Amino acid sequence: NLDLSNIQGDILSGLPKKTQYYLFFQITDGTKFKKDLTKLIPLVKTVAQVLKDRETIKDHKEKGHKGLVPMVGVNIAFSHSGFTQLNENDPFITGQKVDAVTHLGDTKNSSLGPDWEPAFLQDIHGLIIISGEGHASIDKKKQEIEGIFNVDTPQASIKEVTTIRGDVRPCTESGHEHFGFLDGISNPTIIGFDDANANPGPKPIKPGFILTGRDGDADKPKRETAPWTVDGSFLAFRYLFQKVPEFNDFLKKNPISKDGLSPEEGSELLGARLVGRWKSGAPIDITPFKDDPALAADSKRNNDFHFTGESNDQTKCPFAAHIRKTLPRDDLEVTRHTDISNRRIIRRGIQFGPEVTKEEKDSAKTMHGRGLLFACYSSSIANGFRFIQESWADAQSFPPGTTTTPGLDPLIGQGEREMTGTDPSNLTKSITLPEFIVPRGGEYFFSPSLKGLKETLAV
Ligand code: N7H
Repeated sequence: NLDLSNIQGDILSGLPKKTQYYLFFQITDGTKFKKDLTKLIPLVKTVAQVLKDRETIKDHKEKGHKGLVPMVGVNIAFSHSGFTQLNENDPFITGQKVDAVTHLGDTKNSSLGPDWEPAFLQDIHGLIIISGEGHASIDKKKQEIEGIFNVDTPQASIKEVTTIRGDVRPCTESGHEHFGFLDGISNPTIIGFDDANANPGPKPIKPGFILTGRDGDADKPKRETAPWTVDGSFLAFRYLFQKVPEFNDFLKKNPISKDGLSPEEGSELLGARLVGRWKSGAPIDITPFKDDPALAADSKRNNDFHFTGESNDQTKCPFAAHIRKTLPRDDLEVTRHTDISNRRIIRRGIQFGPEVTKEEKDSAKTMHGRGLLFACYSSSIANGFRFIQESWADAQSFPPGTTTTPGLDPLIGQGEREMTGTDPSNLTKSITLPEFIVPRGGEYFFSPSLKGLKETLAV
């Protein structure tokens, strides 16, 4: 019995998107902002509305109509310093700038902070996500929003710090991130919201691991003392640049040699073993040495694996493969009898930047910035996103109890970048990994309920 019209749409259902603006802002006049916010609230799309949108899209396709349904969705979230501006006791830990070097492993810049884009070294008070089917739609909505807050006029209540546009990749790469792997296959199944039979896999979780103040949220009693914080979710945003030509060059130069595999296939296999899935999305725990696009496309099977029976074996999937590091499934739940519901995150996010050019491909050097606007939701940053990055991805000995040290997550791991298990015929061999993903910014936000927005944050 979740109140779907009280929850912002991106959290449980994901705003429908082909393109999105992530508009980061500072509040320049708190009193006026609270008034202006009342005019933004009618634009904020809830989970209930997104579900309707999805029905419309489905109907449109079923009727054989061509083209995309015009559709825009807005969500808003506030950072720790944003709540300070609004004089509101916020439900926060700290801002990400503090965490980046101490917890997330980001490189330190000489002047104390992380080595980030200048925009993210400024104070960011909030984030408005504008999501739509095309650039014209989101441009128009952005202008409308700038009008509401009188941006760039003497009456302005906010100042834009930076706006980044994300775009789903074109044609057959749609849904694939820039390295080429299908993304968005595995997200937690929420009890009382998702159909557990739709995408079988890791055990369903209580809504409170994602939504604040609901069953499962460790801080439920605290939220109940400030009811406006119920039905929200924490949003961890990371501005992650991907070195795609360098990644491809690494795969090309280090093919896995195995009977019957061509060098190209050996390179494909190495990529699959770094991620834990083939580019198609098929999990290597089920199909370790050969891609299986039919399996990848079958939502009844593509997430139904557990790394079972191989808690001390990485023949099928390296311990450090990105999806095993970030969701170790039975490595913890069965082998270590540890419930990991509190580590689950719902991943949203979108790609940014252009496709790789011929010049970049030929030189194996990135010349244009591209990557992932990573965004994930959960009821705790410390238990969710931060824990996964710090205690799993960046920890050489995670998962525990293995005979061979797993090493780092080859994609997002920060530190001594080595891992074992890439070569199925020599599983203890360690390889050194160049840096493929560079964090250049980020912030933590809280995405409040509609009630919280209407009754507490706006006036
Ligand atoms: Fe990852 N990638 O393309 O390789 N991720 N990730 N991620 N990630 C996943 O199963 C990727 C990042 C998680 O439930 C897939 O849906 C890239 C961060 C989690 O089995 C692919 C970047 C964090 C999962 C990628 C990036 C995570 C997951 C497989 C950065 C958290 C689900 C698709 C540029 C700290 C695991 C799928 C599960 C899956 C990629 C970042 C976490 C292909 C390119 C920062 C929890």
